[in-house]
Amino acid sequence: MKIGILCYPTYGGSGVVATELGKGLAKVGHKIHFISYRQPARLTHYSENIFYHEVTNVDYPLFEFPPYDTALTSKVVDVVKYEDLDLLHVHYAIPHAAIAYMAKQILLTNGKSIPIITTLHGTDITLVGNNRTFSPVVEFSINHSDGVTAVSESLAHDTYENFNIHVPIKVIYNFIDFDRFKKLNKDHFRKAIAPNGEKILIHTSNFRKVKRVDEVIRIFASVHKVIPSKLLMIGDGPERQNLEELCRELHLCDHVRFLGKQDAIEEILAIGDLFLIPSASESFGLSALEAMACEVPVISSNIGGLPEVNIDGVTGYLCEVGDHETMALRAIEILSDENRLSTFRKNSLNQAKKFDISVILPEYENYYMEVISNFKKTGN
Ligand code: GMT
Repeated sequence: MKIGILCYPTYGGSGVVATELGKGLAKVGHKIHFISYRQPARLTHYSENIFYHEVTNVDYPLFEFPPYDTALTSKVVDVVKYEDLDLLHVHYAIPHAAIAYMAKQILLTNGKSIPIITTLHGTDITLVGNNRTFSPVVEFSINHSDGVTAVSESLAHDTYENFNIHVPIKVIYNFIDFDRFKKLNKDHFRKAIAPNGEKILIHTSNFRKVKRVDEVIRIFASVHKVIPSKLLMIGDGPERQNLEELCRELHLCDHVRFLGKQDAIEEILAIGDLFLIPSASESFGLSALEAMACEVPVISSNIGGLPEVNIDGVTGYLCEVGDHETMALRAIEILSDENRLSTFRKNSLNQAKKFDISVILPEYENYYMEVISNFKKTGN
Protein backbone atom coordinates (compact mmCIF):
# COMPACT_ATOMS: atom_id res chain seq x y z
CA MET A 1 0.00 0.00 0.00
CA LYS A 2 1.01 3.62 -0.49
CA ILE A 3 0.14 5.36 2.75
CA GLY A 4 0.30 9.03 3.70
CA ILE A 5 0.91 9.74 7.41
CA LEU A 6 0.13 13.18 8.87
CA CYS A 7 1.61 13.75 12.31
CA TYR A 8 3.35 16.12 14.66
CA PRO A 9 7.10 15.77 14.28
CA THR A 10 7.86 16.27 17.97
CA TYR A 11 8.85 13.88 20.78
CA GLY A 12 5.19 13.77 21.95
CA GLY A 13 3.49 10.37 22.06
CA SER A 14 1.34 10.82 18.97
CA GLY A 15 4.32 11.76 16.80
CA VAL A 16 6.34 8.86 18.19
CA VAL A 17 3.56 6.32 17.54
CA ALA A 18 2.95 7.68 14.01
CA THR A 19 6.63 7.57 13.12
CA GLU A 20 7.30 4.13 14.59
CA LEU A 21 4.18 2.79 12.85
CA GLY A 22 5.35 4.22 9.52
CA LYS A 23 8.81 2.73 10.01
CA GLY A 24 7.30 -0.67 10.86
CA LEU A 25 5.00 -0.57 7.82
CA ALA A 26 7.92 0.41 5.58
CA LYS A 27 9.89 -2.59 6.86
CA VAL A 28 7.19 -4.96 5.64
CA GLY A 29 7.13 -3.34 2.21
CA HIS A 30 4.56 -0.52 2.29
CA LYS A 31 5.51 2.86 0.83
CA ILE A 32 5.16 5.48 3.55
CA HIS A 33 4.87 9.22 2.93
CA PHE A 34 5.23 11.35 6.06
CA ILE A 35 3.78 14.84 5.81
CA SER A 36 4.72 17.30 8.55
CA TYR A 37 6.25 20.73 9.16
CA ARG A 38 9.57 19.22 10.32
CA GLN A 39 11.27 15.87 9.95
CA PRO A 40 9.75 13.64 12.68
CA ALA A 41 12.16 13.26 15.62
CA ARG A 42 12.16 9.46 15.42
CA LEU A 43 12.74 9.43 11.64
CA THR A 44 16.48 9.15 11.82
CA HIS A 45 17.51 6.51 9.26
CA TYR A 46 17.20 6.14 5.51
CA SER A 47 14.74 3.57 4.18
CA GLU A 48 13.94 3.03 0.52
CA ASN A 49 10.23 2.83 1.43
CA ILE A 50 10.03 6.06 3.43
CA PHE A 51 9.48 9.52 1.98
CA TYR A 52 9.22 12.80 3.81
CA HIS A 53 7.30 15.82 2.54
CA GLU A 54 7.86 19.04 4.42
CA VAL A 55 5.10 21.62 4.71
CA THR A 56 6.26 25.16 4.12
CA ASN A 57 4.24 28.21 5.01
CA VAL A 58 4.08 31.69 3.52
CA ASP A 59 5.14 34.63 5.61
CA TYR A 60 3.06 37.69 4.71
CA PRO A 61 2.61 40.84 6.86
CA LEU A 62 -1.19 40.41 6.91
CA PHE A 63 -0.89 37.03 8.60
CA GLU A 64 -0.69 37.51 12.32
CA PHE A 65 -1.49 33.78 12.44
CA PRO A 66 0.12 32.19 9.35
CA PRO A 67 -2.53 29.84 7.86
CA TYR A 68 -0.75 26.53 8.51
CA ASP A 69 -3.94 24.53 7.94
CA THR A 70 -4.18 25.84 4.37
CA ALA A 71 -0.52 25.12 3.67
CA LEU A 72 -0.82 21.59 5.08
CA THR A 73 -4.02 20.87 3.10
CA SER A 74 -2.36 22.00 -0.12
CA LYS A 75 0.64 19.78 0.61
CA VAL A 76 -1.62 16.78 1.30
CA VAL A 77 -3.52 17.34 -1.96
CA ASP A 78 -0.23 17.53 -3.83
CA VAL A 79 1.28 14.39 -2.26
CA VAL A 80 -1.87 12.24 -2.58
CA LYS A 81 -2.31 13.23 -6.22
CA TYR A 82 1.26 12.90 -7.45
CA GLU A 83 2.26 9.90 -5.36
CA ASP A 84 -1.14 8.27 -6.05
CA LEU A 85 -1.64 7.25 -2.40
CA ASP A 86 -4.14 4.55 -1.37
CA LEU A 87 -4.85 5.81 2.15
CA LEU A 88 -4.32 8.79 4.46
CA HIS A 89 -3.68 7.97 8.12
CA VAL A 90 -3.78 11.06 10.32
CA HIS A 91 -2.51 11.10 13.90
CA TYR A 92 -4.00 13.50 16.46
CA ALA A 93 -7.37 14.90 15.42
CA ILE A 94 -6.43 18.59 15.70
CA PRO A 95 -6.01 19.84 13.01
CA HIS A 96 -5.09 16.75 11.01
CA ALA A 97 -8.54 15.12 10.73
CA ALA A 98 -10.14 18.32 9.46
CA ILE A 99 -7.28 18.90 7.04
CA ALA A 100 -7.61 15.38 5.67
CA TYR A 101 -11.34 15.95 5.15
CA MET A 102 -10.74 19.18 3.27
CA ALA A 103 -7.97 17.61 1.15
CA LYS A 104 -10.29 14.69 0.34
CA GLN A 105 -12.99 17.07 -0.94
CA ILE A 106 -10.49 18.97 -3.09
CA LEU A 107 -9.09 15.72 -4.47
CA LEU A 108 -12.60 14.53 -5.40
CA THR A 109 -12.91 17.52 -7.71
CA ASN A 110 -9.71 16.23 -9.36
CA GLY A 111 -11.16 12.74 -9.81
CA LYS A 112 -9.13 11.14 -7.00
CA SER A 113 -10.85 9.54 -4.03
CA ILE A 114 -8.95 8.47 -0.94
CA PRO A 115 -10.09 7.06 2.42
CA ILE A 116 -9.03 8.71 5.69
CA ILE A 117 -8.24 7.01 8.97
CA THR A 118 -8.00 9.20 12.06
CA THR A 119 -6.14 7.96 15.14
CA LEU A 120 -7.14 9.67 18.37
CA HIS A 121 -4.27 9.94 20.84
CA GLY A 122 -5.63 11.53 24.00
CA THR A 123 -5.44 15.26 24.55
CA ASP A 124 -7.03 15.80 21.12
CA ILE A 125 -10.17 14.41 22.82
CA THR A 126 -9.75 15.08 26.52
CA LEU A 127 -7.85 18.27 27.31
CA VAL A 128 -7.86 20.26 24.10
CA GLY A 129 -10.38 18.65 21.75
CA ASN A 130 -13.38 19.05 24.02
CA ASN A 131 -12.77 22.79 24.39
CA ARG A 132 -15.51 24.74 22.52
CA THR A 133 -12.76 26.46 20.53
CA PHE A 134 -12.17 23.20 18.67
CA SER A 135 -14.94 20.72 19.48
CA PRO A 136 -17.35 21.32 16.53
CA VAL A 137 -14.51 20.73 14.07
CA VAL A 138 -13.17 17.71 15.99
CA GLU A 139 -16.64 16.11 16.14
CA PHE A 140 -17.35 16.72 12.46
CA SER A 141 -14.00 15.44 11.27
CA ILE A 142 -14.18 12.26 13.38
CA ASN A 143 -17.67 11.56 12.04
CA HIS A 144 -16.45 12.12 8.48
CA SER A 145 -13.39 9.89 8.70
CA ASP A 146 -13.62 6.55 6.91
CA GLY A 147 -12.02 4.81 9.87
CA VAL A 148 -11.31 5.92 13.44
CA THR A 149 -8.97 4.32 15.95
CA ALA A 150 -8.25 5.14 19.60
CA VAL A 151 -5.19 4.05 21.56
CA SER A 152 -7.18 2.54 24.47
CA GLU A 153 -10.67 1.42 25.47
CA SER A 154 -10.71 4.33 27.87
CA LEU A 155 -10.05 6.87 25.10
CA ALA A 156 -12.72 5.32 22.86
CA HIS A 157 -15.15 5.63 25.78
CA ASP A 158 -14.13 9.26 26.47
CA THR A 159 -14.65 10.11 22.79
CA TYR A 160 -18.25 8.85 22.89
CA GLU A 161 -18.78 10.71 26.18
CA ASN A 162 -17.37 14.02 25.00
CA PHE A 163 -18.78 14.16 21.47
CA ASN A 164 -21.79 13.13 19.47
CA ILE A 165 -20.06 10.36 17.51
CA HIS A 166 -22.00 8.06 15.20
CA VAL A 167 -19.16 6.02 13.71
CA PRO A 168 -17.45 2.96 15.24
CA ILE A 169 -14.11 3.52 16.96
CA LYS A 170 -11.63 0.67 16.80
CA VAL A 171 -9.20 0.31 19.68
CA ILE A 172 -5.63 -0.32 18.55
CA TYR A 173 -3.19 0.00 21.42
CA ASN A 174 0.16 1.80 21.42
CA PHE A 175 3.00 -0.63 20.76
CA ILE A 176 6.64 -1.25 21.54
CA ASP A 177 9.61 -2.40 19.48
CA PHE A 178 11.56 -4.95 21.55
CA ASP A 179 14.54 -4.71 19.19
CA ARG A 180 15.07 -1.31 20.73
CA PHE A 181 13.35 -1.37 24.13
CA LYS A 182 14.87 -4.17 26.18
CA LYS A 183 16.96 -4.38 29.31
CA LEU A 184 20.52 -3.52 28.34
CA ASN A 185 23.60 -3.94 30.47
CA LYS A 186 24.61 -0.39 31.42
CA ASP A 187 26.42 -1.04 34.70
CA HIS A 188 29.02 1.67 34.08
CA PHE A 189 26.21 4.23 33.65
CA ARG A 190 24.44 2.92 36.73
CA LYS A 191 27.63 3.35 38.77
CA ALA A 192 28.02 6.92 37.55
CA ILE A 193 24.48 7.86 38.60
CA ALA A 194 24.23 5.75 41.76
CA PRO A 195 27.81 5.09 42.94
CA ASN A 196 26.71 3.64 46.29
CA GLY A 197 24.12 1.22 44.95
CA GLU A 198 21.21 3.62 45.36
CA LYS A 199 17.87 2.72 43.74
CA ILE A 200 17.07 4.70 40.58
CA LEU A 201 13.61 6.17 39.93
CA ILE A 202 12.76 7.60 36.50
CA HIS A 203 10.18 9.94 35.03
CA THR A 204 9.90 10.99 31.40
CA SER A 205 7.37 13.44 29.96
CA ASN A 206 6.87 16.83 28.39
CA PHE A 207 6.65 18.41 31.88
CA ARG A 208 3.17 19.82 31.30
CA LYS A 209 0.70 20.45 34.15
CA VAL A 210 -1.35 17.38 33.13
CA LYS A 211 1.63 15.16 34.04
CA ARG A 212 1.56 16.41 37.69
CA VAL A 213 5.34 16.39 37.61
CA ASP A 214 5.65 18.14 40.99
CA GLU A 215 4.23 14.94 42.49
CA VAL A 216 7.07 12.96 40.97
CA ILE A 217 9.42 15.09 43.08
CA ARG A 218 7.19 14.72 46.17
CA ILE A 219 6.98 10.93 45.80
CA PHE A 220 10.74 10.81 45.44
CA ALA A 221 11.20 13.03 48.52
CA SER A 222 9.28 10.48 50.64
CA VAL A 223 11.07 7.47 49.11
CA HIS A 224 14.47 9.11 49.57
CA LYS A 225 13.86 9.50 53.33
CA VAL A 226 13.63 5.71 53.66
CA ILE A 227 15.63 4.25 50.74
CA PRO A 228 18.95 5.56 49.40
CA SER A 229 17.87 6.62 45.91
CA LYS A 230 18.30 8.91 42.91
CA LEU A 231 15.71 10.39 40.54
CA LEU A 232 16.27 10.92 36.81
CA MET A 233 13.96 13.42 35.13
CA ILE A 234 13.91 13.06 31.34
CA GLY A 235 12.22 15.54 29.04
CA ASP A 236 11.51 19.23 29.20
CA GLY A 237 8.57 21.59 29.22
CA PRO A 238 6.75 24.43 30.94
CA GLU A 239 7.00 23.05 34.51
CA ARG A 240 10.78 22.58 34.50
CA GLN A 241 11.63 25.81 36.36
CA ASN A 242 9.04 25.09 39.10
CA LEU A 243 10.41 21.58 39.49
CA GLU A 244 13.97 22.77 39.91
CA GLU A 245 12.76 25.24 42.56
CA LEU A 246 10.85 22.47 44.34
CA CYS A 247 14.01 20.34 44.41
CA ARG A 248 15.93 23.24 46.00
CA GLU A 249 13.17 23.80 48.55
CA LEU A 250 13.18 20.09 49.49
CA HIS A 251 17.03 19.94 49.53
CA LEU A 252 17.05 17.23 46.87
CA CYS A 253 19.30 18.85 44.26
CA ASP A 254 22.14 16.35 44.82
CA HIS A 255 19.79 13.44 44.21
CA VAL A 256 17.65 14.61 41.27
CA ARG A 257 19.17 14.91 37.81
CA PHE A 258 17.37 16.74 34.98
CA LEU A 259 18.66 15.13 31.79
CA GLY A 260 16.57 17.14 29.27
CA LYS A 261 15.21 15.63 26.06
CA GLN A 262 16.94 12.35 25.27
CA ASP A 263 16.88 10.19 22.16
CA ALA A 264 18.25 6.96 23.66
CA ILE A 265 15.59 6.59 26.39
CA GLU A 266 16.15 2.81 26.44
CA GLU A 267 19.73 3.31 27.67
CA ILE A 268 18.47 5.31 30.64
CA LEU A 269 15.57 2.96 31.36
CA ALA A 270 18.18 0.16 31.43
CA ILE A 271 19.38 1.43 34.82
CA GLY A 272 15.92 2.15 36.26
CA ASP A 273 14.33 0.40 39.24
CA LEU A 274 10.97 2.17 39.19
CA PHE A 275 9.05 4.45 36.81
CA LEU A 276 6.71 7.19 38.07
CA ILE A 277 3.76 8.54 36.08
CA PRO A 278 1.22 10.33 38.31
CA SER A 279 -0.63 12.07 35.40
CA ALA A 280 -4.07 13.66 35.79
CA SER A 281 -5.02 12.34 32.36
CA GLU A 282 -3.34 9.72 30.18
CA SER A 283 -5.02 7.98 27.26
CA PHE A 284 -2.51 5.13 27.26
CA GLY A 285 0.88 6.05 28.76
CA LEU A 286 3.41 5.06 26.11
CA SER A 287 6.27 6.09 28.41
CA ALA A 288 5.08 3.56 31.02
CA LEU A 289 5.05 0.84 28.36
CA GLU A 290 8.60 1.76 27.31
CA ALA A 291 9.69 1.42 30.94
CA MET A 292 7.94 -1.95 31.35
CA ALA A 293 9.58 -3.31 28.19
CA CYS A 294 12.91 -2.49 29.87
CA GLU A 295 11.74 -4.39 32.99
CA VAL A 296 11.04 -1.31 35.06
CA PRO A 297 7.84 -1.54 37.19
CA VAL A 298 5.46 1.43 37.24
CA ILE A 299 3.71 3.50 39.90
CA SER A 300 0.96 5.38 38.11
CA SER A 301 -2.31 7.13 38.65
CA ASN A 302 -5.47 5.09 38.12
CA ILE A 303 -6.71 7.17 35.22
CA GLY A 304 -7.56 6.92 31.52
CA GLY A 305 -5.83 4.05 29.73
CA LEU A 306 -3.17 3.48 32.42
CA PRO A 307 -5.07 0.55 34.02
CA GLU A 308 -5.06 -1.16 30.61
CA VAL A 309 -1.25 -1.02 30.64
CA ASN A 310 -0.11 -1.08 34.27
CA ILE A 311 -1.71 -3.94 36.21
CA ASP A 312 -2.26 -3.11 39.88
CA GLY A 313 -0.16 -5.30 42.18
CA VAL A 314 1.40 -7.11 39.21
CA THR A 315 3.46 -4.70 37.09
CA GLY A 316 3.39 -1.91 39.66
CA TYR A 317 0.60 -0.05 41.42
CA LEU A 318 -2.29 2.19 40.45
CA CYS A 319 -3.17 4.98 42.90
CA GLU A 320 -5.77 7.75 42.88
CA VAL A 321 -4.76 10.93 41.04
CA GLY A 322 -3.11 13.31 43.52
CA ASP A 323 -2.48 10.69 46.19
CA HIS A 324 1.29 11.02 46.15
CA GLU A 325 1.56 9.72 49.73
CA THR A 326 0.16 6.31 48.73
CA MET A 327 2.28 6.36 45.56
CA ALA A 328 5.37 6.85 47.78
CA LEU A 329 4.32 4.00 50.11
CA ARG A 330 3.81 1.68 47.14
CA ALA A 331 7.20 2.72 45.70
CA ILE A 332 8.88 1.92 49.02
CA GLU A 333 7.06 -1.42 49.15
CA ILE A 334 8.50 -2.46 45.78
CA LEU A 335 11.99 -1.03 46.25
CA SER A 336 12.60 -2.33 49.76
CA ASP A 337 12.44 -6.03 48.85
CA GLU A 338 14.76 -7.38 46.13
CA ASN A 339 12.60 -10.47 45.51
CA ARG A 340 9.47 -8.40 45.13
CA LEU A 341 11.25 -5.97 42.80
CA SER A 342 12.48 -8.85 40.68
CA THR A 343 8.93 -10.32 40.41
CA PHE A 344 7.50 -6.93 39.41
CA ARG A 345 10.27 -6.57 36.82
CA LYS A 346 9.43 -9.93 35.21
CA ASN A 347 5.70 -9.21 35.29
CA SER A 348 6.29 -5.84 33.63
CA LEU A 349 8.18 -7.44 30.77
CA ASN A 350 5.46 -10.09 30.30
CA GLN A 351 2.70 -7.48 30.24
CA ALA A 352 4.69 -5.30 27.78
CA LYS A 353 4.88 -8.27 25.37
CA LYS A 354 1.13 -7.93 24.77
CA PHE A 355 1.91 -4.65 23.03
CA ASP A 356 4.77 -5.97 20.87
CA ILE A 357 4.86 -4.18 17.51
CA SER A 358 4.67 -7.59 15.83
CA VAL A 359 1.20 -8.02 17.41
CA ILE A 360 -0.13 -4.49 16.88
CA LEU A 361 1.22 -3.68 13.39
CA PRO A 362 -0.89 -6.40 11.68
CA GLU A 363 -3.94 -4.96 13.48
CA TYR A 364 -3.32 -1.67 11.67
CA GLU A 365 -2.68 -3.43 8.34
CA ASN A 366 -5.92 -5.44 8.65
CA TYR A 367 -7.85 -2.32 9.57
CA TYR A 368 -6.39 -0.45 6.58
CA MET A 369 -7.57 -3.25 4.24
CA GLU A 370 -11.02 -3.31 5.84
CA VAL A 371 -11.42 0.48 5.50
CA ILE A 372 -10.18 0.52 1.90
CA SER A 373 -12.49 -2.35 0.97
CA ASN A 374 -15.57 -0.67 2.58
CA PHE A 375 -14.63 2.59 0.92
CA LYS A 376 -14.57 0.94 -2.50
CA LYS A 377 -17.87 -0.86 -1.84
CA THR A 378 -19.73 2.28 -0.81
CA GLY A 379 -18.06 4.29 -3.61
CA ASN A 380 -17.14 7.13 -1.25
O1 GMT B 1 1.39 12.83 26.67
C1 GMT B 1 1.42 13.84 25.97
O2 GMT B 1 1.19 14.94 26.42
C2 GMT B 1 1.71 13.71 24.50
C3 GMT B 1 0.51 13.14 23.81
C4 GMT B 1 0.55 13.32 22.32
O3 GMT B 1 -0.52 13.28 21.76
O4 GMT B 1 1.57 13.52 21.69
O5 GMT B 1 0.43 11.75 24.20
C5 GMT B 1 -0.81 11.12 24.08
O6 GMT B 1 -0.62 10.13 23.07
C6 GMT B 1 0.25 9.04 23.43
C7 GMT B 1 0.39 8.13 22.22
O7 GMT B 1 -0.83 7.61 21.78
C8 GMT B 1 -0.33 8.31 24.65
O8 GMT B 1 0.48 7.22 25.00
C9 GMT B 1 -0.40 9.32 25.81
O9 GMT B 1 -0.99 8.68 26.93
C10 GMT B 1 -1.26 10.51 25.42
N1 GMT B 1 -1.20 11.55 26.46
C11 GMT B 1 -2.28 11.92 27.16
O10 GMT B 1 -3.39 11.42 27.02
C12 GMT B 1 -2.05 13.00 28.17
